[in-house]
Amino acid sequence: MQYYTVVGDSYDDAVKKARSLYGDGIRIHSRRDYTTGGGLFTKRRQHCEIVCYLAHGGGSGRSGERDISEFAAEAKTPDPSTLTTSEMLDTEIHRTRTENPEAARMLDQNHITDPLRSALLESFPSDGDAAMILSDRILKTVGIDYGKQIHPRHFVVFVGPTGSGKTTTLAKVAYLYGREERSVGIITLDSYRTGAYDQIAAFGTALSVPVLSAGAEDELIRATEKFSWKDTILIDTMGLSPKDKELNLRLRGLLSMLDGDRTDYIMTVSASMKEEDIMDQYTAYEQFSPSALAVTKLDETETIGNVLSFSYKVGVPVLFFTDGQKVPDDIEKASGTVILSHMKGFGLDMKRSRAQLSLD
Ligand SMILES: Nc1nc2c(ncn2[C@@H]2O[C@H](COP(=O)(O)OP(=O)(O)O)[C@@H](O)[C@H]2O)c(=O)[nH]1
Ligand SMILES: [Mg+2]
Repeated sequence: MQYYTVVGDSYDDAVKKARSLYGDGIRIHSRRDYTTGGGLFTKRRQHCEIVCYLAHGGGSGRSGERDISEFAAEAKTPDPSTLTTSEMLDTEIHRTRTENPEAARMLDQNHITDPLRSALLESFPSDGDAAMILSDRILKTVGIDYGKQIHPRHFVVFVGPTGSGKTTTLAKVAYLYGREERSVGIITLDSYRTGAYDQIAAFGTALSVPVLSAGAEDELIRATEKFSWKDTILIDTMGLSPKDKELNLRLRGLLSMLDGDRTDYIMTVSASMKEEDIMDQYTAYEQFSPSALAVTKLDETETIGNVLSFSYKVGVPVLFFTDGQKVPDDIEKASGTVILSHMKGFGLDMKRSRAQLSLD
């Protein structure tokens, strides 16, 4: 059964979103309420995450005539405090968690958390090779943006916290796209910090990709006009600053100049961080609606379960993985093989698969 995760500001909001995305036939599998923010960047925010699935025979239509509250009441997961012990034992999550201890152990070893964990363990066969079955499920469940690996939009903007690897990854991506016969230009909006322009300009020179700098709206318009014949324009940004509100406004103002229909935002997240910290950072960058993730610093961590769990939770697929500081070599397009090769216990030799991948 296919599961979908939807996050809203409240339970009703999440159900409404799920209903408009997947139609009337959705049923709620589980619900989780949590808060984010309250850190340097953001106010504390309430979220409600629901995991839902399509009821048999339903789900083809979009929102029908029924009132949302009626639908929500019908779909609501029972309050656990009202269930008897035997009913509790019969819940899907409980059954799947106890069904295959080997599969559960492998997921825990890789720091895979709910709702991805539950989705992967759901109705797990009690016999058979747990690693093989899990591999297959991971490949089917984890979101990979294959389309954008080959056909990026005209503007590809890299956002993410300072130090997460935006500039380095952008340079590597410029090389990847350039290698596929696309003509690529780079515009950096990070023209304030000392050395920021020099860093990207040096990458541009080494890769033979032209780099322009734009610190104000008119400069950005001129730069995009100059590159209008390019297939893809990669845009480097500064990280949002917890202290400098003016800088954040300026970044938002600059980015609002780009044609939204021709722009994708890619968020860089470091795989060496805890999932909760990645989620906190994401809250600050959610305003840009990132369509995909570039996961950096795989070389600094043993497993990528934290990032996969996060990606599934927020519904943003993975696009690229980077595993070192070398430009342009240390980057891979996200794929099932690359994902499994960076997880413990799945029997894929990282170095071998890396070498094979670099042959293509
Ligand atoms: N180990 C490792 N370091 C990386 C990786 N990607 C970037 N870095 C390093 O992280 C630091 C910050 O990268 P940078 O691209 O300047 O981050 P930005 O501030 O987001 O633009 C630099 O020293 C990079 O060399 C990676 O995949 N692995
Ligand atoms: Mg940078």
